[in-house]
Amino acid sequence: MISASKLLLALFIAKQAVGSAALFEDHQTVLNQCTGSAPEVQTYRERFIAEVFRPESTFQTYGNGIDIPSSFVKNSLMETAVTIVQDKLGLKDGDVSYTSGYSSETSDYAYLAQTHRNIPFVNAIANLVLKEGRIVSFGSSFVKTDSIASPHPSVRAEIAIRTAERAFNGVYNRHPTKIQYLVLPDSSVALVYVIQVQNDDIDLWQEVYVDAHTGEVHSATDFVSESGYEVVPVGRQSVLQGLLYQEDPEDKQSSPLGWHNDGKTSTSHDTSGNNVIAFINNQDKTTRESASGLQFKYIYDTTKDPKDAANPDAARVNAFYVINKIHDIAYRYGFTEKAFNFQSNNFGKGGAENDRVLMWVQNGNGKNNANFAAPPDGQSGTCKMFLWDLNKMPMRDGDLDNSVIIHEMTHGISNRMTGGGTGRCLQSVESKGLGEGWSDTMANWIEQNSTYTRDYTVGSYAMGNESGTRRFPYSTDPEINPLRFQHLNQVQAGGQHQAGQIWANILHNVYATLVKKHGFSSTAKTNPNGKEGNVLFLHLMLDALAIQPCYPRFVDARDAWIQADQNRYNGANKCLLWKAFVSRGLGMNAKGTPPYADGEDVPADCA
Ligand SMILES: *[C@@H]1O[C@H](CO)[C@@H](O)[C@H](O)[C@H]1NC(C)=O
Ligand SMILES: *[C@@H]1O[C@H](CO)[C@@H](O)[C@H](O)[C@H]1NC(C)=O
Ligand SMILES: [Ca+2]
Ligand SMILES: [Zn+2]
Repeated sequence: MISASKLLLALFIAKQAVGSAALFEDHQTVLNQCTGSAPEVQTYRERFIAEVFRPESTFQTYGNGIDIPSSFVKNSLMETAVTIVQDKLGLKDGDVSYTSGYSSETSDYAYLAQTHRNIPFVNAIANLVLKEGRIVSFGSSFVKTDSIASPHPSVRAEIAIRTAERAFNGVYNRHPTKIQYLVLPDSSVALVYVIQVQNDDIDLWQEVYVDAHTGEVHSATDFVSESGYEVVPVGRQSVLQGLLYQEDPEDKQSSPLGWHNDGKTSTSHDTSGNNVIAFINNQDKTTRESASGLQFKYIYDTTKDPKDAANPDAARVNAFYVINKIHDIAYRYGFTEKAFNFQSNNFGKGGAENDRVLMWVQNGNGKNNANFAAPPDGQSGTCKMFLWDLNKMPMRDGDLDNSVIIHEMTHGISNRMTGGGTGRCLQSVESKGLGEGWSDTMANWIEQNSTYTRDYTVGSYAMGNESGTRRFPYSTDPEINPLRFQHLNQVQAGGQHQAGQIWANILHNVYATLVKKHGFSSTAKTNPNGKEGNVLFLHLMLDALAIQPCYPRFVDARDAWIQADQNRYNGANKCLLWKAFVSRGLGMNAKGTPPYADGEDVPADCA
């Protein structure tokens, strides 16, 4: 059985570079390339409105598949699928229509709807999967009924829209209304207007079915779907710490329609959505839900090659999950539509859209690295994740190392937020180095989990070595990490990862100082309103990106932090920040251009 709400969602299946930064220098060569809460409004829904009726459905799987007569095989998946479904259900021509479909690595998927007088049904639908010309599964909720309403509406669309708006305390969002049939619990079939209403204040986005003859509201579909993913939860670094099934991990404040719906045409049942599409080789090769209800349960087997068994699926699911999580977290801290983020649909909130992240999992163009290309706002960021064969066999997949994914995604954030969304502003070695630093810092921030700031290594799983991909762990202890500002003098051309490690270690010290002073919030990933040090830190980091100039130097980036604190906290942390910068040589009198020199001074009022 598949739930009707998911059947309904199946109706909407749709398939769908430049500042560039690599992730890691190879170590001996050092990681381098990365080339509100809702007001209490009681809505009509809460009082009266039923969920969409789910007609009884059948679902059958056929193992190796069952043959179809050769005469059924047509030129297109559409025609073939319509012919098969007509035959299976004994329907007349015109009683079934093709909604959508596509071919993946393994199978062809078709989604169809019961139809009367060319009007498709909302909730009487079928899905068919073919593999090598054989039927491998078939599900249907088609109904037999004599009681079908006239296809000619007797209520005007404007009236129906007003009814829908009143019913949900929302506003019609101007998505074109449609006329469809809706099967009701008594098996009669109503003609309905399909109308989307929204209310941002209460996070509402409903598709409402208003009877086109009587004007009554029958039911509605909540576009916010539930979901679950078997992944390395953010907070853990890699698959070595174990997978966990995450239910509904999406943050509705950041992704109002969840992770699988762009609010335009599609609710996906695969690793694609409004913020990212995760695929291998081409965008058709996503991973489908493993069970209806947006459940993505594929277990990564570390004893097998990344390409074997369920591993490619597990990799796509983890990559999809992590990019979405970072989207949602960064959104809370200011990487929004207006701030040039990556989304297909910006929901009218500003910025350029149609630029969700293209997450190319297990990319074969490279090894032992990853990269993220960040073109201007309005064009998709593209992340390529490679396999790693440095110290361990079987090979390791960066897609199971969250620190690598987070590092990459953060290149997207820093490239977009610096200089106004052009993707052009982190190009000098020094500013690229800062970029590497923010990227490691975000991965670090995500994994810190208490008031005790732990030393941090990045990419340990991918690298196959606990020491990870950087020369030293990030640490407040100069014995463990001796890097200071003046070490920029030792960075050679192309050495942005070396420069990045200097900046990331400075920021690690800033972080530790803020957390020591203000404590640690364990809800910082979803609540940006706390007063704790880790919350402050991420606010200041993202604010500073937007403040600093194009091609920032280290001293500019530092000044942007001080200004960010002035802007957001009235300078409450000014002296604390200066002292943290000074601890690694980036005081007021540091010499910010080559030859670089440490500085120990703080402003007079901080001395
Ligand atoms: C924090 O993370 C470390 C490393 O993963 C883990 O050992 C520790 O138990 C975690 N602490 C808390 C409070 O979750
Ligand atoms: C891990 O990397 C460190 C630093 O490069 C090196 O000293 C150590 O030998 C490596 N360990 C293993 C097990 O390869
Ligand atoms: Ca955008
Ligand atoms: Zn990088």
